[in-house]
Amino acid sequence: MVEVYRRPRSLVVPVHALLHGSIKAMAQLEQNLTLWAQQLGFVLVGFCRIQRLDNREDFFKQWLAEGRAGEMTWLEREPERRLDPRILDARLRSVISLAYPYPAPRPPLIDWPSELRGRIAAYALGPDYHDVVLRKARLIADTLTAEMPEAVTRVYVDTGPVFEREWAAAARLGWFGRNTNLINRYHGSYFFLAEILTNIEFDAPSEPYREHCGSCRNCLQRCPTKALANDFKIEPRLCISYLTIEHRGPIPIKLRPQLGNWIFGCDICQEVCPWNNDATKAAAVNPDLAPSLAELMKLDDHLFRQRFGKTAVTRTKRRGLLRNAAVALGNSGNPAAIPLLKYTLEHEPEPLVRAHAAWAVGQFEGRIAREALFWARAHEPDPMVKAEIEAAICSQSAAKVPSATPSCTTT
Ligand code: B12
Ligand code: SF4
Ligand code: SF4
Repeated sequence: MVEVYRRPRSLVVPVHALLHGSIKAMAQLEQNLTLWAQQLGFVLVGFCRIQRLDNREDFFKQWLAEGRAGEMTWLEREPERRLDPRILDARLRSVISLAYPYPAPRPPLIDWPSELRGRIAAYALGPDYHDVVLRKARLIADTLTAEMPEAVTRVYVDTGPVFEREWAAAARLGWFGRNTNLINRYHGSYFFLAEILTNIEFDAPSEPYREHCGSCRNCLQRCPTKALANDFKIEPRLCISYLTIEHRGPIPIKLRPQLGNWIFGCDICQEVCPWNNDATKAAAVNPDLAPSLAELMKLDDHLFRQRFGKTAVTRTKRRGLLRNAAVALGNSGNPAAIPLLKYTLEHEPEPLVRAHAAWAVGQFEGRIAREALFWARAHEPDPMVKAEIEAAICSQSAAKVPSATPSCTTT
């Protein structure tokens, strides 16, 4: 079904008033755009002036120098433009910042290891937000250009070198939380950000949004990989969201146990945030947040596209998702995972997935697990997977059957 949005007539501001540029007309335009945005489903709308983000320059350059972008090399491109969007277009003057909500995660109350279920971050369910939110934000930009033909607009939803949370904070949509998400007192943080950069000069808020984290440290304490620091900063290379989505190669072995059953993104630092409590209470239980790992391990390319093709999950591709699912199976401690992993070792075409399946089998004791690894060692053609199999056999034997593998002298 194609949704059709019709801009209500009442939102139209008299063009002559705008061309006149009167304060009243600008206030009216802001109000009208806000109403239109609300009708399109945005819950927060704010306006701010573009200024170079001088206060972030040192931090960001140091961040890049430390390699914190990891495999997100696109973050290294055009750092100057990130700090000042006017480098792209000198006419730009203001940002219209928008927040579009998604349902808070409410997974079914299950014992995931016994049911072998993964977890998907709430933002990734449903149609890909890059498309949905971008389309709606463009409708607002179109309204602006319809009313003011001289208006220049550039629309972004996580689609360009823009520090989206910075502009949202400047437009008073919320504050940078200790979990580094933008949080609003009434809407929590379960929303996407979008922005329209324009040459129209909107008024900036007189005061910044006050920080409301106070003495709370829930997110720092509950982050499984200790990716969050106490100063409103994150080490992305430790973040499960990065590891399960953006990181394309093998997941560092020492971090795998911390992933638990997260197979795409992570919501923990938002789930434990008190500002999201109301949204969580209001959300309906959604079984799609906890998909069956057995089903995922059986997805071929075609089935993967069929199930996730229109969602944000495509970003990690089939091989990334199955890599993550294999890790979750290894973390389950449930021996029912072994036959699934054994099948993967024998039949999976992607070396990356076989490698993680080998690690996962290595998390289990017993004859069946050991035999699966020995079989794989004898048949595996890929050197990277072979190394994982060896490591898995060694970790098993070091912990449980010291005599099984005399070659494990290095463990
Ligand atoms: C790269 C990226 C990631 C990376 C890195 C995260 C990060 N915090 O940078 C990874 C893959 C880990 C990630 C994960 C997630 N992301 Co993300 N991500 C982005 C992206 C594309 C760029 C962010 C960026 O520029 N990072 C660069 C570095 C330098 O940013 P930073 O480390 O946070 O540093 C900032 C602060 O530290 C601040 N700062 C520096 N010093 C100080 C000092 C003080 C006192 C303060 C307050 C701030 C501050 O300045 C820096 C620049 O703004 C944005 C979209 C966009 N274009 O903005 C979405 C975005 C931030 N992500 C989003 C989401 C939804 C998520 C996840 C929740 C998804 C999930 N469920 O798995 C997680 C949350 C993880 C987390 N705790 O942050 C949303 C956030 C919406 C919101 N309400 O804030 C965005 C805005 C996308 C969107 N359009 O909606 N993401
Ligand atoms: S998304 Fe998960 S891993 Fe990343 S900072 Fe938040 S709690 Fe930590
Ligand atoms: S959990 Fe607490 S410290 Fe973390 S972002 Fe939310 S309010 Fe701030």
